Amino acid sequence: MTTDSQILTALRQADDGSVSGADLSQRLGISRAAIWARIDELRSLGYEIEASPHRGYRLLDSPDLLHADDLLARLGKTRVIGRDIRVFEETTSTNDVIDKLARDGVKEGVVVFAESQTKGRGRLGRRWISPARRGLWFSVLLRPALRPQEVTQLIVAAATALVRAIHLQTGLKPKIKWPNDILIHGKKAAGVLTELSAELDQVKQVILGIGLDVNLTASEFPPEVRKTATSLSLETGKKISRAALAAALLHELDADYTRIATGGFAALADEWECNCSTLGSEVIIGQGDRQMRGRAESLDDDGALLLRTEHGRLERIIGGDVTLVK
Ligand code: BT5
Repeated sequence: MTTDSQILTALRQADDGSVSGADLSQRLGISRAAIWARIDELRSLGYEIEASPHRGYRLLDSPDLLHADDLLARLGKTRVIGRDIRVFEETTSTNDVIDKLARDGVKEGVVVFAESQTKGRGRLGRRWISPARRGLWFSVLLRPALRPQEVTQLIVAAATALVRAIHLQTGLKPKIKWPNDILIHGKKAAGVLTELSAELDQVKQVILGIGLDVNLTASEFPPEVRKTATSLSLETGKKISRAALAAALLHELDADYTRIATGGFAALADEWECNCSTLGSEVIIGQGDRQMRGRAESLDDDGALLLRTEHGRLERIIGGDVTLVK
């Protein structure tokens, strides 16, 4: 943990809210002057830290920005996801940054956030709107021991982690729309993009990209998505702490990734099914030029959707766009 992470952790964990300079200096093994210099730096980033001669330092407020050390401090120790966190002010797409890091041999679990993306993308090259400081736009590097056809498990894991983290932080009850959308009151608030490289029967790496609309106002969505998209602040009427939400989300993702790695996917699939608005519905699945109509029945062991077609056959679907038939 960096010095800033340790200072923020100590301030947040302090029993009566404050920690003395002497205490911090002893715990971190650096001088009181060095502590003061770090506090000053944190203040310049917008952290409101009170310093009183009697009580010491007290964290009054944190700014609405993503700061890697702060995210590490909030998250604490994880097994894989979030062991390394990097934040960029602006990128093309966080998936591209991860791809570059992966080629440099960075360990799995690294997370890259961007305050804004100039070329955020969805599936099939669609655009993903990512305005500055309004959402969580991030990607994770994974090297799971999965076969290519099992990668859908990761999308299932991302969706359940999103549902839990959003519920914990806001009280909202999001619904999952297969395969990769998170809806609130029927509107899309998050999407998941997985980019895979694999050998014939073994995945080499997966870049898991997540876009979550946190504090966007209605006018910040361009007209083409204004009717279909929403943000957590629009749904709650409150501004949401992106840093707290980011830490909660990484914590849940790490937990779900661990469940997959330890043979616990079936439980995850059950949780997914409970939170899914697609199952049990009449749907049309579009896959390029092809369309299939039927009833979405369940998920199989690899996370694929089982569709009972209008002709009575059971089809296994691993990707596509779902439209609910009214
Ligand atoms: C997705 O694609 O939903 C996956 C989105 C993944 C975005 C993350 S952000 C971090 C990482 N880096 C990236 O470059 N991407 C990932 P898809 O199912 O194809 O949905 C795309 C469609 O959603 C668009 O065609 C729009 O209709 C709509 N859309 C675009 N931006 C949106 C937003 N911010 N909120 C809600 N809907 C949006």
